[in-house]
Amino acid sequence: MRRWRRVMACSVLALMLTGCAGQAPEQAEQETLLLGFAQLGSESGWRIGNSESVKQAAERAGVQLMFTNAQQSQEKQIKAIRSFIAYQVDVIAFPPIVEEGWDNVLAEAKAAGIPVLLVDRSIKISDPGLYAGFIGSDFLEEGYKAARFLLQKTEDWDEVRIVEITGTVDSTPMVDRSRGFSELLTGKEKYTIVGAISGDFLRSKGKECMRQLLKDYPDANVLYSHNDAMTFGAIEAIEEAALIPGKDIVIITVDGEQEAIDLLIQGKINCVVECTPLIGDIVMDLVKKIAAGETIPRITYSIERVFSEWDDDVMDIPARGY
Ligand code: GZL
Repeated sequence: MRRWRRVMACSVLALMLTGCAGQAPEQAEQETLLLGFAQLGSESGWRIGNSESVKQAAERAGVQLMFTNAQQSQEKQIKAIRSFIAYQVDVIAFPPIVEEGWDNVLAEAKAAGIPVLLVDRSIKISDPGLYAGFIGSDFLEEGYKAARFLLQKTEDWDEVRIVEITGTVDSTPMVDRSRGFSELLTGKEKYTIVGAISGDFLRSKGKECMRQLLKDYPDANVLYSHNDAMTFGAIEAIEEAALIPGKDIVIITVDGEQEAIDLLIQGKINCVVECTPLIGDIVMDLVKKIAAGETIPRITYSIERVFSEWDDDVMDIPARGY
């Protein structure tokens, strides 16, 4: 394994420097798989839960983890990947903050013989051979799930005027949650997405966006929000406007954070489409397979459900863990 060569190189160098080159090199460190994980940020409870899941899973799996946080910057994520290449980690894994701009750095990883696993989000790239596979959610299906709830919820409504607060522009979850949602509403006359603004998956921006959307579209009666953090901010703005979340404005959100389930139970949210961040163990399993030279599935989707006001077990939903 790459790491073993790294340790041997260091051992031989140490022996040469200490002038006892005649002795057998110290026993190489136990071969431990070294994973470089370039996290994109800490923008939401989802992301924090994802980071914790990766760290705890690495410990359970006996994988040595180099973990960086790019604080929402693609440039910093690319820098982190370059540092992993320089350090000659065994595998690189990362959630690409946006879909484009990865060709060069992944070509450098390939040239260095370091395989790459995409986690959580995907990319658009000229050579799909630049990464081994993807593990995360089916965001298109999440959009479909949100639309299916809305179609059932509003089947006897005359007019459905939707405002949408989207995630980070050009990120896979933003693109596909929008696409899936609007695709199912296409051709259905009474449904209109009257306005959409990006809240960048941030709670503070979700509040700002909802204030603006309520000002621009005071007759909106549905909010579709791409993540819980933005929804929590939006609910503050809805209540500030003396409107009742979950009643005056039907709210559909994505992620499934504990706080969202609590608000579902209170009736302030109508539907929570689950998007689990707790994928650390699957990531480690795939990383080990890649390091062992095994082929992994091109796409591994998380198994996820929908929570809604119609569930009779909302009070029994186990603690969400994020
Ligand atoms: C989705 C993930 C998104 C979450 C947000 O898999 O990339 O990023 O929905 C998070 O909460 O910020």
